[in-house]
Amino acid sequence: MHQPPIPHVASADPEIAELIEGEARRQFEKIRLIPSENYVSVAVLEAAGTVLTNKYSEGYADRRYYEGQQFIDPIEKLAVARAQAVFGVDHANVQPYSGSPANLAVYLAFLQPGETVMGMALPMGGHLTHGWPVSATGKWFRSVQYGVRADTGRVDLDEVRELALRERPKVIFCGGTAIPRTIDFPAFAEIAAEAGAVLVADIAHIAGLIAGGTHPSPVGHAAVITTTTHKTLRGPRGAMIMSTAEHAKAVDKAVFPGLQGGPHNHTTAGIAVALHEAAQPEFRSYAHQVVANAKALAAALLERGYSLVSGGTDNHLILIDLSPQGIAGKPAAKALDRAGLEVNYNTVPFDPRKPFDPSGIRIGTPSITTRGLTQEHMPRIAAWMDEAIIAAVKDDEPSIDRVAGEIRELLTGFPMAGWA
Ligand code: DSN
Repeated sequence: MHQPPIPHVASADPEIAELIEGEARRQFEKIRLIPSENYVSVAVLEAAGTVLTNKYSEGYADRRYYEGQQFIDPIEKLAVARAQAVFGVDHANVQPYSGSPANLAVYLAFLQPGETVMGMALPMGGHLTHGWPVSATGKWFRSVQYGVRADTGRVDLDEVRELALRERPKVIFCGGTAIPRTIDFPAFAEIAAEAGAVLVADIAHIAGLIAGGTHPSPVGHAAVITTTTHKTLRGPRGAMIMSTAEHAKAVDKAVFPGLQGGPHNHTTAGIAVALHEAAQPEFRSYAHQVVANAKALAAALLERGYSLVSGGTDNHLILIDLSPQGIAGKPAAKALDRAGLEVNYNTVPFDPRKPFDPSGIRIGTPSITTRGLTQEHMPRIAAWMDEAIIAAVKDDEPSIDRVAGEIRELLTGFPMAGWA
């Protein structure tokens, strides 16, 4: 049953209640390997599901356009103070609705339409909002994109420097969505300084690892830091923009009134709770276990002959090129899902296939680590993945069903916040 129980939804709208229950059970019964997902605590769930959703609060604490902020202001101030403490930043804005609006606010703060932005190309591991052509950020701004080296699968910092000095972007984004290696913030900072650009570190994927001390921090290197709050950071779906004191005003003005209306106060409370959790010693252990699990899973996959972009991982994420297995990412992801292993299909650098039918899959360990799985379970997960992929190639549905059954059985021993 979903936790906390949802009897009022069940009586007012049984159709939706049934779907929520179904999703909770699905999350309980699957090995969830999508690297941008997690399981939030019941405390975060509760905070995000409160009467705070009833309240409008346009503006910032002590400077609102609506009355009745006696409780909202302290909640937002706490969220801000906790973000400042956890990440060691001068300034934090906790109002962006999610990662894409947070990044769009950065454009509004630092660029005029048509000016140049530089970011990592989406198929190389970047994000749509780092200037990819189909995104508003690639349509309304002049975008130059860097990638990774074909031989190493790692960011080519020489290419980044050369591009930056030639194209003189006003903003350089580092970070992305499919980067299995440590981001070299000092090197990016040096390049940005040489090019006269503002360096923006998008740490959405690795925020929890930074908070937990298992990835270097961009603070002191990037003047602006954007992040979602629901990935490794294990909060509700939302985002933050952090910055040096110098850029605080520009960031705040861009979020409100530049881009958004009222902040989602229920989400702000959830973010505050998640940041409180991230400040506890147990969160450091969690972050270390996420990376240890990813390294163990990568090693087990390599042993089984899988081709990992960059040859492995430094963080929570593994990008697999399935070409040697003779199956594309999409059919593999669908078969893995039927087998109880939830992943997403993904382009790999220099992918000869199309983004909607690419060569790879992307996996990660934030969720399974929250469930309590450790290094000792990773060889078994790699074996199940391998069995399901081989079964998909052979059209062997009974083997896929068998794996799903074995996974359901294993997971009964690992409780999930949100299900009991
Ligand atoms: N959707 C996020 C991810 O899965 O990485 C990026 O926006």
